[in-house]
Amino acid sequence: MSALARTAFHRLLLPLAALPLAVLAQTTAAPGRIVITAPRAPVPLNATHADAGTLGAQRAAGGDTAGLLRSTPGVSLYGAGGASSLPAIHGLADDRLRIKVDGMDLMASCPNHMNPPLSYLDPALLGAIEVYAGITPVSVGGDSIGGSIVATTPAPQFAAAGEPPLVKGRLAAYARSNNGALGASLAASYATETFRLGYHGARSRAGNHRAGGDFKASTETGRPGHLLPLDEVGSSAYDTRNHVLDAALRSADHLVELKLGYQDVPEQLYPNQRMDMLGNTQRRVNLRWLGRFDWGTLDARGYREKVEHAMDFGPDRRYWYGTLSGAGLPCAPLGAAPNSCAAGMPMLTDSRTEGATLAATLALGEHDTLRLGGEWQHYRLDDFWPASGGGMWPGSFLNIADGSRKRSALYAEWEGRPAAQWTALLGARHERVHSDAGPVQGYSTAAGAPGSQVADAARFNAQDRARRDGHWDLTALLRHQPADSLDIEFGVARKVRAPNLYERYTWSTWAMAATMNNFVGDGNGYVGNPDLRPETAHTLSATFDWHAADRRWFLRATPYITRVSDYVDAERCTQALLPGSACPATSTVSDQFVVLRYANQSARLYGIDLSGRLPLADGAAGRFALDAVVNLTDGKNRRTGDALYNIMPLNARLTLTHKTGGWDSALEVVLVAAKDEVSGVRNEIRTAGHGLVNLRTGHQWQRLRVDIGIDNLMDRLYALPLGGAYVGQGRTMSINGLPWGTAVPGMGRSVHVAASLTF
Ligand SMILES: [Cu+2]
Repeated sequence: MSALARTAFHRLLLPLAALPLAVLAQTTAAPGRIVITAPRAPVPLNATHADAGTLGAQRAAGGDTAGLLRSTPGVSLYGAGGASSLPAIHGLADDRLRIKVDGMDLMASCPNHMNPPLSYLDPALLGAIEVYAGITPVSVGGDSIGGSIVATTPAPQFAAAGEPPLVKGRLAAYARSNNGALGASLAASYATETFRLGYHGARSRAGNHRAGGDFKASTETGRPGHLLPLDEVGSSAYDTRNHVLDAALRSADHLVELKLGYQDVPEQLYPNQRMDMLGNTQRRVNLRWLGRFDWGTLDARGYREKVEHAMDFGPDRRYWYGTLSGAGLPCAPLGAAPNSCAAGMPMLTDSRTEGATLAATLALGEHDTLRLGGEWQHYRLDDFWPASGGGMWPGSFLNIADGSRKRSALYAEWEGRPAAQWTALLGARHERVHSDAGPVQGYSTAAGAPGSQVADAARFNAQDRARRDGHWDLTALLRHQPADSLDIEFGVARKVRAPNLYERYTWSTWAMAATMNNFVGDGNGYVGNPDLRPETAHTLSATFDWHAADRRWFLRATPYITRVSDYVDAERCTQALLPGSACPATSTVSDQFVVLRYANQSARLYGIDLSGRLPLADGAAGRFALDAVVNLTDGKNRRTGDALYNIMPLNARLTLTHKTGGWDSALEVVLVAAKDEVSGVRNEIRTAGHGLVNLRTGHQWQRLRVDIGIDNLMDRLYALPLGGAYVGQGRTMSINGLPWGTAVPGMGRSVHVAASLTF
């Protein structure tokens, strides 16, 4: 165990040892139950649901909640920080998806989207997660063109009538060998028949991970007196702390829930961004009322979120070596090249979100349900970079000032059975999005300030920046069950998303500033475009599901095609596009990082998700089965013919599972094809195909669960196909101060152990 791991181990586990033993000694009352439950959301065939029971082994050893979706059909993951990957569904990621945390539509408040919604839930805090891959019913999400992800902390449980108070808890910890990751979590709750109070907290911490095989980092860097070992992936460490306090009251027909969330991230480093998160604090309040009436249920929610986000250079960027000296010398004082310390460049982002939702579910007769709802949200954003050195002074650089995005939506959705063996769902949603941003300025307003700050700010400030968009979303699903062993579902949807504030209102063409505005991790610089129109997607999808009555075996296929008009892609920034900017006269380079501007184009995505299970044997030696998931996605820009950025190549996950007694084991093979279709405009890096083998086993006793596993058993060196460009160490502030062309490597061999105790 490394020194870091040891320190973390003590800091994490010692406070837990001080837990009141009285809590542990309580005898468990009868199992809790929820008297009033939220009405069932519509569930398309290709939606997947995972809860505490099914997440068991997967969530045992890591701090990345989005990472739990890695084996979900249709889902791929953009690499980012170690605890904040960005899910993509059918090739559409980030703000193109609707991601809800406890009913709140949260947004990343960072020019690199370092704090996406799922990063506010440690895997240990997750109660359930649902993925709507493909057609999303209008009641599940708007202002998005792809699928939806609905993540929730555990639903409140109360003591049964006439039973003594219910005291429950869970204590869990894990360790991972490769990056010295350590995590611990605690959940404790007390509930009577009508009242409940609970706390749920988790900490996850890891050092940089090591690649498999012989990864050679592009530049020698290191902390003082310590060069990064050649197989270490710079800027991949993290340390996250999440807390949720909840209180709930119920009567026979009403439930009131209050959830207070607090997150503190002292450090999350980014191998594919030029900055590191050196502080993220989120405070959230979420109040919900659920009422049951003769006619149906009413679900009302009000929430508030405040985020303070800070970036600067982490240790692997702060200390860099100007020459490949090979000597482990500490960096010289500031500015003393060639062995120098980067000066630092603070970047701060503050946001406030207020929102309210109201949803009514009306039971119309035996089979028909009508859902009516309204949503309102106001998001405010300030993104500013205080003065530092090296031309970045004397004032603050206002990247987005007084940014505002207001949404309001109304929807209606009917679900019913038009005939025996047929189920239908029809929905319409109207949404308005108003966005705006105030005037800006660069670090300096003096003539001749670097990077055309003065001219760019003047051009931006002269424009009318308020934008009003109105969207219509329409969804239809039709399911037929011609036989007990076959379900078929057809779906069609029109979905619209308004551009986010960073896409519309970042304004500087200075390469240094533009590279800081990048939420895809490709190492390039991005400039916003206030004239972007909303993206409109039309999707056609079907799901065929053949299965045994008890789903002992199944084969499911979901082909889909989506056409997106006004797809927000990017074009090279040049003088022809933005005269008087800092962009070059022409830009045709194919082997460097470049500056791009967001532009409406059009796109087409198609593909198929396949998943299935085949039972192999069931006898004295236990039950053996083979699970398989295969994903194929293709994405093209229809205007330029270019491939879309970050489309996961053909991939398969084959898992041989074995269950006997309390044992649950798996041998998993992950196969990923080479990524040859790349986005030319972004100089996207090609990645080679790879195969990985993972092994895991776990045992569940009555209250104790222990999991152990080895990932990347063969210690293969492989590039993450959606991990972006490796810019994790060295001089990242200069756009091409680092060599172009290295993809971020995945983790080498790693052993993990996890244990959890419920009481
Ligand atoms: Cu950030």
